[in-house]
Amino acid sequence: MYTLYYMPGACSRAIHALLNELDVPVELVDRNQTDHFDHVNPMGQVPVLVDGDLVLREGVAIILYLLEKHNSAMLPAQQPARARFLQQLLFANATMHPAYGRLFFISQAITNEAAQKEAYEKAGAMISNLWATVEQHLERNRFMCGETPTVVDMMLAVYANWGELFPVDIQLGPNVKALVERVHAHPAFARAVQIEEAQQQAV
Ligand SMILES: N[C@@H](CCC(=O)N[C@@H](CS)C(=O)NCC(=O)O)C(=O)O
Repeated sequence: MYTLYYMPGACSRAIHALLNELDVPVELVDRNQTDHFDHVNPMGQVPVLVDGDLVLREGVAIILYLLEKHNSAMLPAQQPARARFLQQLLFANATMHPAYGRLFFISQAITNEAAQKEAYEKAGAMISNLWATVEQHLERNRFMCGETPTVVDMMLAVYANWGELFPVDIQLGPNVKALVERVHAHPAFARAVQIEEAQQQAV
């Protein structure tokens, strides 16, 4: 049984959905309800996956660990499909996620109203540009890595929700919106949302 430290709606949701997709049991622990989470991750961030003695943080490390351990076809064995999958995985985790991270930073660190507005506008424009490249990719592909959903699509669907948390205009094209809808309808992802929401209601 794995343990996943998560926060509702955070990037940990994609790992939760992946665990559902792999059909493995997981105990979910809400970081916000955890005393001394800094003992689990001194950086205070989710996701953290616990597998026996192994305490693993950093989303990509966790994803690759799970895909390899469960011999998942999501991680292609052959090149160049493997390199392409890793490129999309890193695009999501290391390019799109930090772009949204700027919005969280702006909301916490910039107090001057005019400066905050300008920073939101610039950060929003950068995020919209990233989604434009996704939009273009999806003109030729149903999902980010081909015809079936992978954890990359799940990550992007989680990030796409974050724009609503801020006074920022982020442009999502029709293909991106359709992808987000498809991911929300995908059983493993829908279950992750449902379980996280049920846990929050129980708090
Ligand atoms: N590089 C880390 C980033 C994780 C991250 O930014 N997690 C956010 C949630 S999406 C978090 O825990 N934020 C809470 C905080 O920083 O206090 C990863 O990929 O796992």
